[in-house]
Amino acid sequence: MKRRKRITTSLLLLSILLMTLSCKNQDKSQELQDAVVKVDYLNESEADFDKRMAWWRDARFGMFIHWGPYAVPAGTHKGEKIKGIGEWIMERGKIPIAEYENYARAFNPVDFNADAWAKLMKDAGMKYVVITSKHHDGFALWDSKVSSYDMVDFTPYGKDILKQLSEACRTYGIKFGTYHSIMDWHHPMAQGDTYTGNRDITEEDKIEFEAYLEQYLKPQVKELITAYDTDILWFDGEWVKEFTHDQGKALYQYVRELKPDIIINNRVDKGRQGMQGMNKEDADYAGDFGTPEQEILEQASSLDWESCMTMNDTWGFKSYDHNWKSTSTLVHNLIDIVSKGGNYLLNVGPTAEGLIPEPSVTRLTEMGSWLAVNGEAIYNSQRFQNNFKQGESIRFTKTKGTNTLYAITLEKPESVLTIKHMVPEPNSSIQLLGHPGDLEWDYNETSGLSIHLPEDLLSGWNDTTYAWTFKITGKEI
Ligand code: FHN
Repeated sequence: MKRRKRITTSLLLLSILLMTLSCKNQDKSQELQDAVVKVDYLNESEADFDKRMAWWRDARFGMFIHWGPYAVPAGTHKGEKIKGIGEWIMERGKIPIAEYENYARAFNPVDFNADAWAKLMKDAGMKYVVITSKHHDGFALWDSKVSSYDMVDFTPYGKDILKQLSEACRTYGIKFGTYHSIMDWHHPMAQGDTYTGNRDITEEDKIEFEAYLEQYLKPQVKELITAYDTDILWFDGEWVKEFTHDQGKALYQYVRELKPDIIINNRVDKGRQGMQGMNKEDADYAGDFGTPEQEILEQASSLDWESCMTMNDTWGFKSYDHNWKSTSTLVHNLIDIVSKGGNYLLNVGPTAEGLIPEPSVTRLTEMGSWLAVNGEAIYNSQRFQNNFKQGESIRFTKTKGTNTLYAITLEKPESVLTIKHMVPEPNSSIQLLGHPGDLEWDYNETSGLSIHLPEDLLSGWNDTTYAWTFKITGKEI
């Protein structure tokens, strides 16, 4: 018995030893796990930042999509035209939540075709998309498990928009991003009971807002990343008083821990200087790029930035907004932005039926035709270090890391085009993109580079030319 007892004791000792070892191993793995999770994404190295931003910088041109229940009233509520941007009709029209929900119940985009939208992005030369997953009205365009105020549970359409669009974008090689509003006019712990502005916010509101962020906003953001592998998170509505700088930094860290290589705009935090879009410099604000809105930076910037703009005057669809910018203006905006080192996020506001308005489709297709010829001066480009422009009608870009320079004229040039700020390599050739053959040129230090344009070439400039790109090998000065 003894022996058995001895064996039992030994076994007991052995099992205690094994348990101790496994506990030590568990502690070790927890330590390792903690070590892995606790990457401080707010203090990322320059090299890691540049690596993560590389595709976005090369992309230069993306589609913004503002789409939701606000497309149903399309700017008119109870027979009254509501002033302002279409996606703000709930607030501008002082529509009570219960009444606005009826627009969500009527949202039935039976003509929505994700493949057609993704193909349009491709044909337009757009490399990424940012669609409103949830705008200020709080309505989710996907099948959220955190809320039933969403496309699947609350509308007759009953299908997940983001699932369809993210899959179509992958098919066409378009990076998929989502706009997500921090402000939420529907959720009672956010602005749900104060969005009409009929009272000042209280300390209680701020405490509730923190709970909304933790129990609602972050779980929904997690859904977007885990379900649709979002490449860009474009936050907005960060200006509300309940939202703090500390919460912004924590939100940035949270999102990066979910997907380390995701790209997040500066509206994740409180740094944005209004519509100018770049961060204030009074603190270290989170966010990977600045977001000028409806405007373009005056000067070039070494920081990452993206100008978001509408094609007419509204983000969300309004049936009577026909103030469309010309394709020439849109192409010139793109060229100006890229010459200053930025990206262009150009908006479409689809109808309640799920159609992108025809004037938007026409303009995007025409932009795509221009980019098909001139895109090498836009994509994978970087700005000149000293001069992004010459006068008001010439912009400069160059292919990243090379001596391939581009001078882009926004107006029909004269028979001799004089270019400053660059020295061509001796005996190199100069071309006009889209036109075969080399152009005659000469250079001297006094007058600079003179490119001679024959009349038969100049006579080809017409209303759909928009801009000419001259390709030069040399160095910028
Ligand atoms: O209030 C929003 C507005 O509806 C729209 O989404 C724009 C686009 O960036 N952002 C906010 C206004 O700055």
